[in-house]
Amino acid sequence: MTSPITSRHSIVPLESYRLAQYMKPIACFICGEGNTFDSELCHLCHAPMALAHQANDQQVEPQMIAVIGAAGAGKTVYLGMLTDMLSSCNSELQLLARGAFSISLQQATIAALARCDFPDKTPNEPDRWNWMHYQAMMSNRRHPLEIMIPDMAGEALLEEINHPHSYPVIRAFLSKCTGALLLIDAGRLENGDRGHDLTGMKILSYLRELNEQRQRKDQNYPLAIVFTKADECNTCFDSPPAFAERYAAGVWGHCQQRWDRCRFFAAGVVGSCGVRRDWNTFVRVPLRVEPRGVTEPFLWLLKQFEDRRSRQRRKKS
Ligand SMILES: Nc1nc2c(ncn2[C@@H]2O[C@H](COP(=O)(O)OP(=O)(O)OP(=O)(O)O)[C@@H](O)[C@H]2O)c(=O)[nH]1
Ligand SMILES: [Mg+2]
Ligand SMILES: [Zn+2]
Repeated sequence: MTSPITSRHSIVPLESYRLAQYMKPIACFICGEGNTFDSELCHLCHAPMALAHQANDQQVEPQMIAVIGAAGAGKTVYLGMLTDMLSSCNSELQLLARGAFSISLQQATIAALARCDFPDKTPNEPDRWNWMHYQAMMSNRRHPLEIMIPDMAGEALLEEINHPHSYPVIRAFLSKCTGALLLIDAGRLENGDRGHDLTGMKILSYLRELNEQRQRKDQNYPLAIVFTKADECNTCFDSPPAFAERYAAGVWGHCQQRWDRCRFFAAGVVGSCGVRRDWNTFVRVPLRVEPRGVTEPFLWLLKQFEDRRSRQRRKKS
């Protein structure tokens, strides 16, 4: 009801009906916390509330894909290139962004690569992360898939693993995700840096722990292990599983024993890198963009979702 307040000089409408909208909380899609209808970010986990509004409008449950890895593994560059390749080409799969915010990461990555630079490191604050919500249209399927992917900071992920509950959004997202891409720096592995294998194992153990707490039956969702920066390695593209067995024995063993649906991939976004001197520091810069193996892990993951959907449909009928 709009009841006007009259003053000596003017009439100001008192739109008290607007307050009623605040009575009904909107649940955050990621953590389930109640928020007011006009919140932009969830007050608890900082995920965009647009995800909840969009998901409420859709009939299909979105697939939540976790792209995880240590800081500097190449998540932002990989995701930016992947979404750019799949939104512009019109082949097997096309991604259509839901909401302008979904395009920010792609835009920042492509702009940086175009000026021979890499995008900035992802900040640790969740309210500054890019979230992507896409509709995936596959040429041989009638029903599109809804997909949500956040670009999380590697440092924040490890902080959450070392100190559980320090980043509620990471925990909430990984507890709900339906597929994951674990990115590991292949160049460092080949140079004998075992730290990346150990970090990979740590992340996988954390995922496993969260999976065991799930009530749903599909605890063992598909997992793609992607060796990034494979352009810097001699052997990675030849056989990613053989590379894993030789240079990432811990991750390899963990996947063999504990993950039913797991596959190894190699990817590289740039053809070669150079070094630029910025004052007293040396910064790596891409000399040319030459994506290789970028779409394969993602297409494999979507195929796993499709197969699961077909199995569920068959069971129902
Ligand atoms: N050679 C090569 N280097 C790459 C590639 N992708 C990323 N890099 C290098 O790796 C660095 C880190 O990449 P990011 O994508 O920012 O890494 P990230 O995993 O998002 O790191 P955080 O945001 O800290 O979690 C870049 O600045 C580049 O120097 C690639 O495909 N090839
Ligand atoms: Mg990043
Ligand atoms: Zn939330």
